[in-house]
Amino acid sequence: MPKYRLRCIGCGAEYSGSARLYSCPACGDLLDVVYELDDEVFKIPWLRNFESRPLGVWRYRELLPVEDLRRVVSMNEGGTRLIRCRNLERELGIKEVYVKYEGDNPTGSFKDRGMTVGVTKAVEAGAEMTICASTGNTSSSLAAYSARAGLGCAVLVPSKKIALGKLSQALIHGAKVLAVRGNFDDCLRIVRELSRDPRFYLLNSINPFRLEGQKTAAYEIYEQLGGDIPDYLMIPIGNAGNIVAYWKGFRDLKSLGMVDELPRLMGVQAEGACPIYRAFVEGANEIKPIENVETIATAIRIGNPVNWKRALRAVKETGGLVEAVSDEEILAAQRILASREGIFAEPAGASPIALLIRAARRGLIEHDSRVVCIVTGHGLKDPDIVLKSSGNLIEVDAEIDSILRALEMRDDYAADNSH
Ligand code: AN7
Repeated sequence: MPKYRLRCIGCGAEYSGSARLYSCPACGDLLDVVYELDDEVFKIPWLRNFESRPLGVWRYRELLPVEDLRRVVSMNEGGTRLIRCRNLERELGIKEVYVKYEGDNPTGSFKDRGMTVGVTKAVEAGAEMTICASTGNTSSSLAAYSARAGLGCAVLVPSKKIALGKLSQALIHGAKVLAVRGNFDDCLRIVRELSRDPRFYLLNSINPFRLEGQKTAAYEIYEQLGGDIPDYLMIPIGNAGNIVAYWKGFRDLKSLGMVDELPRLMGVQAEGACPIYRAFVEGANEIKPIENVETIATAIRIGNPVNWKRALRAVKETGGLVEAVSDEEILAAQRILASREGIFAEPAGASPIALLIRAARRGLIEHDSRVVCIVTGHGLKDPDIVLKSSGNLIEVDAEIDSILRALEMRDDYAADNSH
């Protein structure tokens, strides 16, 4: 199994891979997992031997920080579809558009990629109870993986601000769901404090192991594109862990000599919760947390994203950007993706499509580009938003006539029948 250690992203101090740390004891900054790579890495089938291991997180086990594969807590996460979107290509005048559909994961979001690794590490650490703050999907995923591992689980969510599907998942998997009168940032502050108590194992994205699982999506895209990378990667930013995970995954491909370049990372936030966007456009070196966040994309309703530093680096170093889109643009993008391509995304998951539409219209990307949009969560996570934003149902009598009238097709039908 791979040898790895923890390295601080701020001061560079290094710690043993088996240390149970969520931040650097020396300076307080976040930790990254670094490997001593050897020839084991080239046992990963990559493109040479596609069939021997299924596409998914554990295909890349030589690049994951796990000691004993027999203890892995898994539901075959990853291996999600990369879907070509020819209708969007035609409408937007962009040569290649793909959706990486993370709604295909076991609990319906990309979080499962991180939780299979993170909960495995919780088991290794002998934890009693897992804990997280969440805008929804992290809680669904942690609840499911903790149930499978036989661990207790407590999730803190902002009261009344989490989507129905996510809440029902956390409840049915048996987590203690605590609805905090406050926002996500309050919840995260509290669980960070609680995690000093060794009974709690913290699984927010400050846990360095979660992002290790999430980086595998970058490897999958490379394989699904036949050993190539996109020009642009459009991705939502909430707490900013996932964009960092993709950055890491693509950098690995480069350091293994498999690609020469990295995709430009194009982050998207909601206008009502966009501290990283603001820092990006102002050229600031730090973010200013936003107190009163609001957006229909509740998954990314976050004002003080913990991974901001690496997210800004990722965007700048790849020549990408950060944009903020309005709730109207997000809802329009959700509808366009569903009605043109048959793909149902929750609002945060549709935000990269909103960015794609904006980028195509404003000429931010070239016509001959290859773009991959990360649809991070399934549309069924948040059915309420569709019912609120769609037209009413049409109530009809149980007879042909009433139905044809509702369809505004009554006249033609009558004509056909007369022959
Ligand atoms: C669908 O569940 O933060 O930038 O607590 O659910 O890595 O935070 C969810 C985040 C994008 C943002 N899309 O990812 C949580 C949580 C969906 C999400 C994001 C989330 P990060």
